[in-house]
Amino acid sequence: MVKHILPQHGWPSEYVQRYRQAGYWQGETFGAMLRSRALQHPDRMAVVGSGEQFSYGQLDQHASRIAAGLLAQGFKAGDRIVVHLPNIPEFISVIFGMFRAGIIPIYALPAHRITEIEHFATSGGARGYLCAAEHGGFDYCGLADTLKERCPDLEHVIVIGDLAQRHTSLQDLMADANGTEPPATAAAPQDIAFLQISGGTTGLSKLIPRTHDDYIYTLRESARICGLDGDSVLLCALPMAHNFPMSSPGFLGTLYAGGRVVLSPSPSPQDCFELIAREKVTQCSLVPPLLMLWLDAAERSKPDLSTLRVIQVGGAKLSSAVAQRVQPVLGVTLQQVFGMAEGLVNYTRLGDDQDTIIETQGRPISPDDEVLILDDAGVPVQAGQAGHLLTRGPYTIRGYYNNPSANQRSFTDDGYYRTGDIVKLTPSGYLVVQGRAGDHINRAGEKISAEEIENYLLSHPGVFDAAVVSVPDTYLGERSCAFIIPKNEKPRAVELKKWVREQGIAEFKVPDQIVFVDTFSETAVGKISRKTLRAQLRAQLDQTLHNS
Ligand code: AMP
Ligand code: DBH
Repeated sequence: MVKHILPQHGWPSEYVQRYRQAGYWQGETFGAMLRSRALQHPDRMAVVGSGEQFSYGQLDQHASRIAAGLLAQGFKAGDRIVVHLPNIPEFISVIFGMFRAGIIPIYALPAHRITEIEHFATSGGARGYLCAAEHGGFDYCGLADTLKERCPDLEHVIVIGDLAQRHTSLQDLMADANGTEPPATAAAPQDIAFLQISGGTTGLSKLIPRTHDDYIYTLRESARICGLDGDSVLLCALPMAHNFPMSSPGFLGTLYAGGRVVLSPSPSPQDCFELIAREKVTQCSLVPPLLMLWLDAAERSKPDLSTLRVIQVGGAKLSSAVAQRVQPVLGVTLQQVFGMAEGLVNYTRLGDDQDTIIETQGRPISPDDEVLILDDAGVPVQAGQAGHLLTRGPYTIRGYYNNPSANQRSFTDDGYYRTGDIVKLTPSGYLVVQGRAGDHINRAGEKISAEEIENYLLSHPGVFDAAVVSVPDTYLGERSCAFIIPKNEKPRAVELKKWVREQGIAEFKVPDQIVFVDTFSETAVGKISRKTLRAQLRAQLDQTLHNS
């Protein structure tokens, strides 16, 4: 019997039935998951970070108090709150508190600034914003003040560590809880648990609705595929709001397995090597540029990494030359991960042969992940040829949150998600990523929409036209280059970068390079699409780099 059919953003009922029958969706919520671990092993350490540590029992209690405190403030199940936190233990207690109350976090990255946060708050219809007062020298309380002015519907701001007490503090909120526990039914397994942020090809990020059932399925399988158990210690070095360090297998996969999560304030080898030795870390996830830093640092300083077993690497393509160095230099098993916040996650398996581990980006988690590789005309490619990757399955969304026009572009009528990635399939069913069809720049794993940056540049009075493209970069994988046709007098490159930065956006989106040109293309007759233009400019740039 199908008890609950998901709302329109979710799966059609026949799939709901199929995924339940197959045992993928087991009807569990995050609130219940934490409670069950806390009952099994209340005193086991769950989280270490910022000089503090919390057991499973304490985490569970904090989550309940936060849930009750949020309800006492007037939030109700189904409300959204933008969560803007660095790698601190409160990240975990806050989101579990929200899960338990049925309140939906929208995950923002610490690097995001007012423009992105306002967009998340507005497009997600958020009633609240929750941040840490200060981090990395940035004043998030100040951002909160501006946000309140700009978003009248945003009623509550909650700040961790706000000494001036301009806003509600997490302490006050927990004190408000009065020992009341929210009802266990506040969130149902098929409900949206949280909204992730898409990498975004067109304009600002879209919101990705993930349900308790579908996400917990990925945690269960990721923990198994990555070899996590109650003795595992996972170091979270990347910003924990990212889908990768959250769930592949991530801190949530570790908590699922009953292991211990160690939070690093930064991903630098200095900070992380010390934590690995001190906390006896067994697993960690990295993007390729950081892996390269770690490899170089380990060769120089010979740190004690004797407890480390596995490193997951993903977010951007890992070159086989770098992949080759992982086992000899760090003494660990490399596990490649090719995933996306929209769903599909591929892993190389720990027992795979070296060639598969080094040359491929893994195979899907689920036997029911359906993968299509199509040519430009939408026809399946010949076996082994490269093409556009489309996918659907038990944890890949069927639509973005409240975004019919994006859904029209990004999903087929039969529910496949167009990933925008160009891949090949090996005879053994592993994927090899070839590149992107879409116009985003993958800068060290951070995705930047060309269109978004072009729009900021076009708003500058000295810019007639702008096109932003990716350029290969040995360290970052890709960096961004903005081609600019000036209006009259050529603005200075530094001034344009400053202009983009002042739009209140994440620093990683500021163009790395600016090239002034008189015209975009001598060959193009009439109006060409932005996409073609960017492809031409990229090709031109490749040629120049090649010849130099
Ligand atoms: P996002 O949409 O921000 O979740 O980013 C997901 C995208 O990151 C994928 O669609 C790929 O383009 C890219 N990506 C993730 N992992 C890998 C990987 N291992 N190799 C190449 N690209 C990757
Ligand atoms: O880049 C990503 O978004 C990503 C990479 C690896 C991801 O979402 C994931 C694994 O789950």
